[in-house]
Amino acid sequence: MLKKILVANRGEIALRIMRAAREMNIPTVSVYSEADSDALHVRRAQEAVLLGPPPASESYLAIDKIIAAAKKTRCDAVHPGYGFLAENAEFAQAVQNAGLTFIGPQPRAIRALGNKLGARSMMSKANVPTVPGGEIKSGTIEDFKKLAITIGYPVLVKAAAGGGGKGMRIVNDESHLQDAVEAAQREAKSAFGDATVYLEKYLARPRHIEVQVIADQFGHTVHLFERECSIQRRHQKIIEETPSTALTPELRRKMGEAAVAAAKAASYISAGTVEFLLDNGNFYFLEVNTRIQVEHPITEMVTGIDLVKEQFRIASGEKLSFTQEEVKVRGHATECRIYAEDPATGFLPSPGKIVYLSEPSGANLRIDSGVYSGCDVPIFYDPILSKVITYGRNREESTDRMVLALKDYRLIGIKNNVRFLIDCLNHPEYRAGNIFTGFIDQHLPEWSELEPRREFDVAVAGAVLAAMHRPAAADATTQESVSPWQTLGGWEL
Ligand code: MV4
Repeated sequence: MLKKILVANRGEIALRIMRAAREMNIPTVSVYSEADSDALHVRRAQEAVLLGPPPASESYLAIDKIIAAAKKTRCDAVHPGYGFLAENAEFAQAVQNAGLTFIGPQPRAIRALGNKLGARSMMSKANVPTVPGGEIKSGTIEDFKKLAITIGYPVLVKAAAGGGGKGMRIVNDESHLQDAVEAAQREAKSAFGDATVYLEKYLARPRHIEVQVIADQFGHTVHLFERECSIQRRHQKIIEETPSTALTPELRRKMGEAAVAAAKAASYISAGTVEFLLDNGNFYFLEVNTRIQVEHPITEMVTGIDLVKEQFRIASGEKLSFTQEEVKVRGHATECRIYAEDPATGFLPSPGKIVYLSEPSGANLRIDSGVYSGCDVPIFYDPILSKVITYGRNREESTDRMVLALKDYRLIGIKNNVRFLIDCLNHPEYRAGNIFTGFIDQHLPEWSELEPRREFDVAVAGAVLAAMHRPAAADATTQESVSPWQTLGGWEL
């Protein structure tokens, strides 16, 4: 087994990885930037190494500093988490070159799947369905036009080196094709250093459904069913659930098999996610995410499998601890991401001090959090604060439990999306399971007319804290007591 793991990340995912290690009696080392000296992943760490100044380029993205920290603290493995260096093949290679174990896929698989066009061809060879479309070898505009006619408009221009929605352009008719292709090429060149673009049939109202896969070094590759991730805005997911309401048992089996075929085609090792678009009962391969994902806990909730612990076992050369037949889904799980973002200003980041935080707890409820009362949320990184994950015997139970959990999520000092999440979960179309990737953009205008969101500023928060810290009354049960939350318009239950 691994002896000591450096966690090359911050926030909730760093804590989640550290917890898995603790459960397996593996010590961990945190790394941090000057903006994070009081962060939870540092406070909870047995050892922590300062990387440098706040900008990620000088800290969480500084490959040499991270490897030096691992060496200095005598780690034998590195877990990258998600974001930062998680899907950077050069980092994975540098970790291996330093004689350390990278807890994730092989650099070669990260590189191969990082090119979306290359991944697309690889998957269509492996008989994984892809969206009609493809590459234009010659690159002349006439060939783009021919292909677009074969595919049928509208088409989507995508960057080969892109992913996550960067550099995409919808084209509705031939008169706009040339401009779109040239603009996409320029954008791709400057963003990724590779101007290659390709065409796909544009699917207008798809669902985003992904399949969790995991593979060991001995060729055992299994899937852990799907996650429905359609509730997102600007490619940032905010609510995920499993199972998806859109899949029949037949579709679910086919997508699981396709995901395993995709992973095998890439000789994939470790945990990964195969993304699909579902449109009119047909599913199409999109891309493979070569990392542990933010939303992995919902899969853990319904399968009982700890994906991070399994990653440790695989990285240390052990066999998968379960077979495909042993993976059973029970019940329903939902995840909401709590972001320091202000829905009222178009979701601008809202860094600052968390003056007061009380996170919910209860049966069938999991909170993966990276914050605490009094902590600072720096402007330098992704504004995700924590994740609330609920479990229920069915979708309604899981969703209802989530709404209650969010009502109990008391966060003062910075703007956040908790109230917005409640509105989403209570939307009749969400309740009916009628969700697709444009759900938020389509329904947002309705929400702006709802009652104004109640915001607390720091001064009000101070008054709340003072009131909450008053000594308990001698006979609290008979006392006429009004909670400070009610006084200040806290959310009614
Ligand atoms: C598409 C698509 C429609 N048709 N491809 C966005 C992220 C990148 N991974 C691929 N994406 C899309 N590809 C075709 N042929 C729509 C999207 C898309 C999307 C996909 C998943 C989740 C959210 C999305 C939001 C907008 C567009």
